[in-house]
Amino acid sequence: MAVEEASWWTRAVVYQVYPRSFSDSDGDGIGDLGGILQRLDHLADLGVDVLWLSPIYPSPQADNGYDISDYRDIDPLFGSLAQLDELIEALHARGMKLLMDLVVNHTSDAHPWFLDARSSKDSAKRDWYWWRPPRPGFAAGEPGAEPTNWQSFFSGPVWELDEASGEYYLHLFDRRQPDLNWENPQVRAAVHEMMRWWLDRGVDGFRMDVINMLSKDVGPHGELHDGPPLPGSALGDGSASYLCGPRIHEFLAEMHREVFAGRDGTFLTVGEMPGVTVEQARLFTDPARAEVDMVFQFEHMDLDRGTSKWDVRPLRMRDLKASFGRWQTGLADVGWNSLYWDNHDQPRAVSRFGDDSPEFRRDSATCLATLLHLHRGTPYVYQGEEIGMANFPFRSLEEFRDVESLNHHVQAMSAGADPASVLAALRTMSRDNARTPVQWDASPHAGFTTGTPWLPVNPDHTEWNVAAQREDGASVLAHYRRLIALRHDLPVVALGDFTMLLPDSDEVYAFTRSLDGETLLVVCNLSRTTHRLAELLPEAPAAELVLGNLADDDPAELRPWEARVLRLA
Ligand code: TEU
Repeated sequence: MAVEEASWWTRAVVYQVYPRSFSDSDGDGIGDLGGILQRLDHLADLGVDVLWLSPIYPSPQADNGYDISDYRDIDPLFGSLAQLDELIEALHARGMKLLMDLVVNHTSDAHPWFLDARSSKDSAKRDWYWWRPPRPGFAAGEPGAEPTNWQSFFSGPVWELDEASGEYYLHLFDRRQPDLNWENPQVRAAVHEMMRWWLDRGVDGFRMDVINMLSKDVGPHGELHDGPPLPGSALGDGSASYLCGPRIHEFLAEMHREVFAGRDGTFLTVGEMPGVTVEQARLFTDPARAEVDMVFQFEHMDLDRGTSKWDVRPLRMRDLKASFGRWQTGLADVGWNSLYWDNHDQPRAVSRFGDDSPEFRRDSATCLATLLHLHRGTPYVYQGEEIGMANFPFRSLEEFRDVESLNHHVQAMSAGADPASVLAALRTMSRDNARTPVQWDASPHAGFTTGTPWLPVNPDHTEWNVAAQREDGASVLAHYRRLIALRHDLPVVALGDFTMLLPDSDEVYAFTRSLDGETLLVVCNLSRTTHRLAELLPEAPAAELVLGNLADDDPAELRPWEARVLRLA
């Protein structure tokens, strides 16, 4: 791809804000738009190009806003439309763009569309959702009467019985998140209209929640099919019926046509796609097909999982290289990668993939950052990642708030699991690890709120906070700033070809990036062992250092969690 022809987002870095936990301006303990407006200097100082805002629409907050009850307003918890307009203006004045979260696989069960649909079998909106009678031969409510055996992402069956009509409705996530029926053209038109309304307001694009789940594999008479049984469960895996379903490309191409085609401006669309394959991602992100600009894939997030996300296994370095390498190669000539370690659904990367011991926390956070930001694709920084925020030291069940964690706990207990192991898995994998308030300073609530934070502040904030790192050139924050600047400055970082090196090393991750005669060699030691660099990569010791994460390098040695970006030619 020629440098001049490349899209603006190939050089961009996106920053994700989870508003509830970012910064609270009114003292109610919940972050809000006023808080974001007050912290824009932090984003400008970091140098990011795009702000992606997790949902701030009116919502009962069953899934912290991923259950929307009004697509065209702001929840008073977070502020007002006037403040959103102010945010758009303030970002644009600083040369930054705003991505809204688009959650249209499902609505809240409190959305007027669903209330209408639920009110009667004859409702004009009934078919906007998925309603089905009990399985033949079963009475409504009887165990096994669910229309299919699919297990929900948030534990239990995907079907909830509506007592009044005796029919079930589908929810791939929580029962308070009913799935919209995208087979119905009225649903699609209503979503397109809503998206145009946001673009008219000035937003620059969308991050599209579980967008590869819109199309369900439904037969000509509305048949949905059971999935293969899950081990040790009465439920099955329905994913073959809803991941990248038969009409998904048609729906996304139509959305692009209806919403973006012919519109002036520079937009960005990112499809969040659990379970997407490289082959599918090539189709989704092929510019010639005009569907989405890039996708979030989950392969690297599944490498440390056994039978479920709660069954945690050690990550094997070879698996990580094989996975990242496959995605880099698979989207080298067509399409584009999103790059991330952290987001609001994952435990903190420095605790999960790095080493959050006092000795290695800073070094492993900067090492992981270097590895990711030097890949080809658009990097995403999740709030707090830029200061090395770590998992929370949860002690008891009462400390968790997340619906996924709480549903899992209920389900595991009723299945007779050992309470201590369930708690241990929650502590390691719960999404709440990512959702503790951003640590702005060392004051009692970390400068996040003057009230009581909705989720406790991590006690380590006295040491790990933005204020402590802002002026420190050796901090994690300063390193992120340098990595972001490097992508802006060097076309080879944005667009260079990727080649994986040392695929079999269990501790050293190395690769090259090349463009127009320039080659960077990136070497990252993901371990506590010192390695002889000269033996691993003989050309490395003599190469020019572009960026490193440790001071006073001995060119021949790669120290624990050391990362170096070197120029070979
Ligand atoms: O997440 C989709 C998804 O499948 C996973 O990331 C999931 O949340 C789960 O935690 C994996 O164990 C998106 C949103 O990012 C998430 O916050 C929402 O809860 C979910 O969709 C439903 O809207």
